[in-house]
Amino acid sequence: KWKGEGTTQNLESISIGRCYDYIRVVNPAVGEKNCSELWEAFINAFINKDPCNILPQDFELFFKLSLHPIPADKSLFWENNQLLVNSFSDRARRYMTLGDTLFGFFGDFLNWCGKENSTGLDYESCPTAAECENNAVDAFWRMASMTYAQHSSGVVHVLLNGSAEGGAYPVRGFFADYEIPYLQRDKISQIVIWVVDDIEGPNIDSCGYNTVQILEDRLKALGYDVTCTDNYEPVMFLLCLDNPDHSKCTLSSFPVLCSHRSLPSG
Ligand code: NMN
Repeated sequence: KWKGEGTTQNLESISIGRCYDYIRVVNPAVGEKNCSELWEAFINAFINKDPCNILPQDFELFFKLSLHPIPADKSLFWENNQLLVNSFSDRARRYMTLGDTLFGFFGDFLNWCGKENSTGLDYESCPTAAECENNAVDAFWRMASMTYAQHSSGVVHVLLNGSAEGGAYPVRGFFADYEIPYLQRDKISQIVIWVVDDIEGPNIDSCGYNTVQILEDRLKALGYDVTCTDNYEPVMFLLCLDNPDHSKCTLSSFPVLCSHRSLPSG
């Protein structure tokens, strides 16, 4: 019926299992959460409803129940580099992306939708964003992004892909539309932008150019202290793990490492 993929098989087991994994193993600091209650709040947002008429507010109870503090200075926003960001954040050990919060972890990489006049899930197909904007998956991630942005504090980070077609900062997207407007100015001391190109990719965007300039100007106009760094070395190290022989990955490409060679020995 719809053009998109259907609900992920075993969704209930996966989500409830992820919830326990998160509160028991990944991040026990969030304290006790009722994972079956979370599941109920989650599906009640969209079952037995028109799958094209689900709004972010329908997930309000789910987000209220799953909310936990996001440590200051640990927020990491991103566009066009989900897998890189996942390894960089290291499941909340280094940074806490939306996917590393309990609510993001619960739904990450899964798909879901209901059916009108039925309490079942639709495993055959789900509406794509093109078919209808107000589908259950997009409504969930809109609320997730707004909640995550509202609870971010201190130094917040953004990792963008300088090789992305159409620019590192999509001027329409989750970050632009559902995160930036919900950041709390008085809780945020600085916004750090990192623009990292793919190892083999073109250098389309950089700090001070094209869409990155648009982003810097937008954030400054909102009153934020903004810094921007191209090809931030710690992220380059990660990319170089998979491309050790590339010229961008030789020791001499990393001035920080090379500077030690000029120190007097002994
Ligand atoms: O999915 P895109 O449009 O690239 O959005 C990325 C941004 O929006 C990130 O800043 C992230 O916080 C948020 N987001 C994350 C997920 C996810 O973790 N699966 C999904 C949708 C939006």
